[in-house]
Amino acid sequence: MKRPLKIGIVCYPTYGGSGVVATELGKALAGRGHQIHFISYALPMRLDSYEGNIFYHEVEMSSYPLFEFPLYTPALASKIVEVAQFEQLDIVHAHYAIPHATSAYLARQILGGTLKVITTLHGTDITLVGLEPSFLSVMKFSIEQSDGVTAVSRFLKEKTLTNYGIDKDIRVIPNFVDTDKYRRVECTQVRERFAPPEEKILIHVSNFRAVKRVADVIRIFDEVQKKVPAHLILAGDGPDRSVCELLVRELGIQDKVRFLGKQTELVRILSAADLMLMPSQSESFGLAALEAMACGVPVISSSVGGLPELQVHGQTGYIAEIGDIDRMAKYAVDLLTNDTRMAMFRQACRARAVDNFDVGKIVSMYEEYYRESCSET
Ligand code: GMT
Repeated sequence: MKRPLKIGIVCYPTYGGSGVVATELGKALAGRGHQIHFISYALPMRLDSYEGNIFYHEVEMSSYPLFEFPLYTPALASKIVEVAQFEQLDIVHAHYAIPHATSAYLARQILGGTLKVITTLHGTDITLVGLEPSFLSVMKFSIEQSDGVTAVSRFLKEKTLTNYGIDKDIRVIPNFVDTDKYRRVECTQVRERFAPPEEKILIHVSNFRAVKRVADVIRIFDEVQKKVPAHLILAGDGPDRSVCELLVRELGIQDKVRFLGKQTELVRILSAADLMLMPSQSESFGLAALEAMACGVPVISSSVGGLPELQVHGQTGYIAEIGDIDRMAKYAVDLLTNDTRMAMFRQACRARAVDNFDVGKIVSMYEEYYRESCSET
């Protein structure tokens, strides 16, 4: 019997995919007997119920007037040191490299090297923000200095090695979903709220950042609804929401589009949907698409990043070039008007999520990686 580990998980607490992965990972590890200490500036969004071996430590920020900008990196490092010392942590697992991997490195140095630092690269920490000149050298250093590094797709691993000139063994551990929780459930009442029974429902879930290309979602839907009676549900919130609401009004489709804002419980909403649209500019994995697939919802996506590692073109949905609105709309209409094919796609989505990305399988990969990093295999 292997000993339970004491693991610090550093993450963003908000609605982003990295925070969701970190929180669900911590919950699943706690379910396997490990002791989990979340460290962040606010309670992670999905940490919504009490569990005996899960603890939360909030990073306190100084408001001293000399500091024009918040000094989160050292404050987080100090908190990691404190938690690691008091709780005898074996590992600190930094999710999203900026600045978490840097703070974790600092903490390990302060502690004298016994704490193992694992960094998980999620997406824009590598493909966008980390490449900015103000972060690049610190990012490269922090990744190189981690005791272990994982990436959520083969695409992201390759990008890290080439973009940063890093020579390091990076383990690919994909995103995961709890397929017991994320499954198609009875949702007649929810469906009725969104559209009449004879109409189709398309869905998009994101943080409405520019990389998500939500305007493309609306334009694709506009083409689709000219041929198939349909409604569009947009779940989530973020910087592009207002401009998208404006676009919906300009196109005159406001009666067919519902902006739901942030949602914590997506299973019933996904279960009401026929098709998900994810035309992203950049997507290292596409957790929202995986959650939809687990609920039997096929996905029309762009061909970027890790999306082709998740979806199988012509089986779980369709893949097109970024910005190819006409092709994505055509794929959507073809699928929505072919009940036999739709039924096959639904089954294939569910099967792919269960067989390849279920929480049990992927959490074991992290567990093995922790043991290897602590030389306990
Ligand atoms: O990279 C981001 O935009 C942030 C990040 C997050 O924290 O929300 O999202 C990324 O991580 C998710 C979880 O690993 C992936 O499923 C998303 O594909 C990825 N987003 C992008 O690459 C744009």
